[in-house]
Amino acid sequence: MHTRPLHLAVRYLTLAAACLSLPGCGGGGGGDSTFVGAADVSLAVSPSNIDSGDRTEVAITLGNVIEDGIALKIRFPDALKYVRSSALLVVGQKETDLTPKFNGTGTDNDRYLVFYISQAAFRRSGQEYNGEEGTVIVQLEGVESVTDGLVEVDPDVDDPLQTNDGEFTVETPEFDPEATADISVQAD
Ligand SMILES: [Ca+2]
Ligand SMILES: [Ca+2]
Repeated sequence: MHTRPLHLAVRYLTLAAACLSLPGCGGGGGGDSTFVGAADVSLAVSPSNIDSGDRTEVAITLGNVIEDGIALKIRFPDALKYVRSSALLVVGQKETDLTPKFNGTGTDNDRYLVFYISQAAFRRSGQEYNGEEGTVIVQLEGVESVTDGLVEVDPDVDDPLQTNDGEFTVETPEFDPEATADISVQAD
């Protein structure tokens, strides 16, 4: 009985050593074999404290965008609204206007914005896509008071078998935030 844990440890180390000798075994090292998400994402909201009628800028940086493209879902308190025509994608020096496919209220005093963006939109000047980052910029305007609100983002895979009109519904948003940032609005 006493030798058993040691025996297992030796077996594990042997496996690990075998793994090290095989190129591409296991994850890491920039390989994409273990990547299952739609995109890497980070989020910044600035400023995070505004008055009603003022605007804040949401910057969502995306990399390693999946080949099918993404449904970029953004959720925020309904004390804010999307500033029409403010959305754009910045990739290197290139700026592309974006139009939300969905812009409406959710079921919990919140609002959703959903953009569908192809992987090709993240390509640098006609090159093959190799995971390069791009940044989606969206402006939100304060409408009512909210404290300790959150702006949240969830990049999902754009289902190629489903047309993007109607792919997103607030009843089944399939929203699991992968990045969040604080927002507050002061209103009298
Ligand atoms: Ca689709
Ligand atoms: Ca999701």
